[in-house]
Formats: sequence, structure tokens, C-alpha cells
Amino acid sequence: MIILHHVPQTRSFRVLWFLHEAGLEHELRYHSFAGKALRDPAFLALSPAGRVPAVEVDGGTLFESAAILEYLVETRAPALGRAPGHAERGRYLEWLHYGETIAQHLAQLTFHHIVLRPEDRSPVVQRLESLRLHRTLEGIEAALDDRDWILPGGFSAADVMIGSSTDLARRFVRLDTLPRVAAWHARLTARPGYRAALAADGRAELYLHDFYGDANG
Ligand SMILES: N[C@@H](CCC(=O)N[C@@H](CS)C(=O)NCC(=O)O)C(=O)O
Repeated sequence: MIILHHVPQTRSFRVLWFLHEAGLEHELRYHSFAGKALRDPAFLALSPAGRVPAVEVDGGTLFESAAILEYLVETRAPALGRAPGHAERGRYLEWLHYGETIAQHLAQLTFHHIVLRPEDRSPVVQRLESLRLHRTLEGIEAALDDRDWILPGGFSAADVMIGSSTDLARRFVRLDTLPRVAAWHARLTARPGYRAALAADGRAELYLHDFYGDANG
């Protein structure tokens, strides 16, 4: 049994979504950023920086969302990855890890729109980070070309990684100027795996509004 340690509306959604796409049986352990549960020694033993996602699997533990997806692809869902030697291997790895390029800007924007006290928020950071976030999505726009998914060979864990981040990015930037990203996002969020994961995500604590701030600063 795979156990996923999860906080709603965070990077652990990547793993939750993947588990549904792959049809893998799992249990969810819900956590919250409120309180100190993620700093508890028991949780730090799973995830040394006190972050989600963390999983318990095959008698061990794993943290880091991209590593978890790679491990689950290798051990249980090869069709959702691109194995070494596959012509799309390099592109697959790039996009799998690009989720974090997007997420670094999401983290800054989350701090400067939601987490920090209003007097500590920086409009400069808000503006610059929304521009930089938009730029990461322009990268996906260019790469999508006229394909349904990020890789020519079809849907993969890379779509889950960057799709999850894009889903959160919509809280800070609008997709109006990115028609391919908007269409890809609509395809992603129509997938039964995404819908099932969303239903299991848990009660929203972080993003209580659909949109924060101005589209491009
Ligand atoms: N690179 C890590 C990042 C994990 C991470 O920073 N997760 C955030 C939620 S999106 C977290 O747990 N933050 C808690 C904290 O900063 O204390 C991954 O992809 O798993």
C-alpha cells in the first residue's frame, strides 16, 4: 500500500493526481500548514525539510515530488514515463523537473499575496514574480506546438508535474494570452484522473480566492 502525506492545494497534489492516473491503490494522510505538525520529528523522519509530498512505499519513504513520480513510474506505471533509451527520455526529464521552475514563482507569489502580513508584502515582488511565472508558461506554450500533451508520444507524468503547477499558476496569471496552454489545461482538468484527485484533495486552506493580483503585474 502506498501512503501519501498530503496538504491540499500544494505540490503533493502532483502525486495524488499521478496515483489516480496510474490507478494505484493508496491511503492519504492529510496534514495542514496550520500548527506544527510538519515540524514534528515523526514527520521530519519522512521529509527532512518538513515538506509535502512524502510517501511511504515498498517498506521505505520518499520525498521530492519529481523523485516520487519517477520511482512510481519505474516500479508501477512505465506507460506514464519514458524509460532510459526512449527517444523522448531527455524531453521527459526536462518537463518533469520544469514543474519546480514554475513552482518557485508560485511560492514567492503565495508568500507575497497570502502568507505574509499585508505590511510585509512587496508589490515589486508581486509584479516581478507574476511576470516571471508568466514567462515559464510561455515556455510551455512554445513547446506544446499543436499537440495535445507536452510530449509527442502522448500523456505522461511530465504533464502531471507541469499541469499541477499550471493549475496553481492560474491563481496569479491569466491564461488568455496563452491559447495552447489554456487548451492543454482544459484537456488536463477534464481527465478522470484529475477529477478524482481534485475530489480527494481535501479542504482548501491556502487559496481561498480564484485569482490574486493583476495578470502580468
Ligand atoms: N521540491 C519539493 C518541494 C516541496 C515543498 O516545498 N512543498 C511545500 C508545499 S507546496 C511545503 O511542504 N511547504 C511547507 C513549508 O515550507 O514549511 C517537491 O517538489 O516535493
